[in-house]
Amino acid sequence: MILDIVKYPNKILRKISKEVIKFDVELHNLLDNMYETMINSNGVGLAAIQVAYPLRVLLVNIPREDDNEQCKEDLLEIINPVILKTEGEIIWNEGCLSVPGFYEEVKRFDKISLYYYDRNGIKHENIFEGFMSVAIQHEMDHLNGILFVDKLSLIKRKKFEKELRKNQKK
Ligand code: QAP
Ligand code: CO
Repeated sequence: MILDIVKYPNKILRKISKEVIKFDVELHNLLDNMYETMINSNGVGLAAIQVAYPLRVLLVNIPREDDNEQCKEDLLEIINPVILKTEGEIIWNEGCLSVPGFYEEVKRFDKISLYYYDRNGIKHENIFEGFMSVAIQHEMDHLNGILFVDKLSLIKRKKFEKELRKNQKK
């Protein structure tokens, strides 16, 4: 089922999401619906709060380097994530399904060591770099009510607000 995506400046996006405690069929349905919703909107990442569920659940679906087709094989379902270690810096031109049509450069950690659970409640610990790492950090910010536009410099923030006003007039 395709769900509605909550758009900026809806206050729902500012909620702090809660940890998942039951890895049950309800969670599996949410994950499946989130995936359908993300693919339908040409997204590469989605947090549960973007479909109005305040749970620490996120998806990232970035093609491996050896092919550029988006497929479910590359889907990563991340629940209750914690960053254990970070390394380096990377600047990426980010977008967000909740802020459609706006893209801007954001500075993130280049490499992260991540602790998380999968849909079956199995613990994982993995290292991510580059695009994957950026996408996970972007989605993890959603769990704490933070959007990529909050991280912009004052001048880029002004550019965003100007484009926002322009789009509201249309
Ligand atoms: C988060 O964002 C992300 O404005 C995922 O018109 C993005 O999937 C993390 C999208 C970049 C790291 C780097 C945005 C689709 C999709 C739009 C997305 C739009 C259509 C954004
Ligand atoms: Co986003």
